[in-house]
Amino acid sequence: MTDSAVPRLPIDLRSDTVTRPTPAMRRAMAEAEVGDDVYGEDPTVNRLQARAAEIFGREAALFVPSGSMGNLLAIKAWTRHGTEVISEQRAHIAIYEMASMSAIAGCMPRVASAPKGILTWELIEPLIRPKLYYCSQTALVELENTSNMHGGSVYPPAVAEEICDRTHAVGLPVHLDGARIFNAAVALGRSVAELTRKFDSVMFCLSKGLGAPVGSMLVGSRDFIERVHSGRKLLGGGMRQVGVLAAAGLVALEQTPAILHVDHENAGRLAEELARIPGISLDPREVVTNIVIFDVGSSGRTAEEICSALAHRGVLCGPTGKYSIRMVTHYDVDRVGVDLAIAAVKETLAAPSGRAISAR
Ligand code: TLP
Repeated sequence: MTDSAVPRLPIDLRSDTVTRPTPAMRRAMAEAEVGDDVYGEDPTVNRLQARAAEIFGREAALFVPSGSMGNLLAIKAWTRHGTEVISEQRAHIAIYEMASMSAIAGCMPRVASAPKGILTWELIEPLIRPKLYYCSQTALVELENTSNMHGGSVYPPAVAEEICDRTHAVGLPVHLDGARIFNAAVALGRSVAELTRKFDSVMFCLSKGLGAPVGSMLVGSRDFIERVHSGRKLLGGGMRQVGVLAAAGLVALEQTPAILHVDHENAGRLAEELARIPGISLDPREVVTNIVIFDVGSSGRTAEEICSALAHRGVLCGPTGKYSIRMVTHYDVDRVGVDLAIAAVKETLAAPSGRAISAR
């Protein structure tokens, strides 16, 4: 979808949040019918919410300004102050949401480290507190699919379903951070409704790979959506003539899932080629969606140094650790852009850094 009027550089692989709205989104935004959404009178928001609920096979949905707010609202809806939320150690809610589960919802995170970010019931069960009056209590289990900080890994459906069944059996709900659930669905060749049917609530982002400029959705039962609706107002997230944004979200929801496979192919190619470069370690077989995280420890340089050298060559990406770098593909970087990025990494790692580069 790269517009020929848009300069190709920089090649921005920092995130799939950086996409600019497509011409179809901009047209829909200009023509959107709007009303005051705090009164529930914005017809475009109402259409987006109805469509999201339909696609996920749920009773209702709510448009929220961001994925972070969506996750926080779900946590607030399922927990009480002083309870605990179980997630994977590198989950977005555990690292990148400003500890809002504690600062605002009053919860303690309990994290487990899972290979590739994929929790199992065996990893979760020991973290669930016994029902004793002097113990803090577990209120919620949260999964993230795809797992961002584990290179866009995807839950095997049976593993996620077993977690939901077993968690329900002990009387607890499961929330899904499905910021990139459409990527998981494409990777598995399954529908988002199938992949999410056992979760009590789902957050998904319109503003990641789907490409909308703003917004995320919560989907679930009518009762859950009523609770997060008033929670959204509490957090100051009630919006007015926001149909201009919902219109872009509707286009993203209807049109982008069909082309997400291109981002996955581009990420696969990127991973294959990066894995061949001396100084980089990466298993390209583990890259199944649109996120590529690789280790540069054996290059003799830090991730920061390499990212800033790449920025000088017009390729943007970000460190995720002292020696790890994340690149995320999306519709504003095409195959040519990916090839330019690969060439830039090769040149950067081949160039003298002022320090010894270990040969591998
Ligand atoms: N992720 C962003 C950064 O915050 C790291 C990115 O560039 O990937 N859940 C997941 C799994 C996410 O990756 C993100 C954003 C969110 C929630 C939050 O969404 P927003 O940014 O809309 O609050």
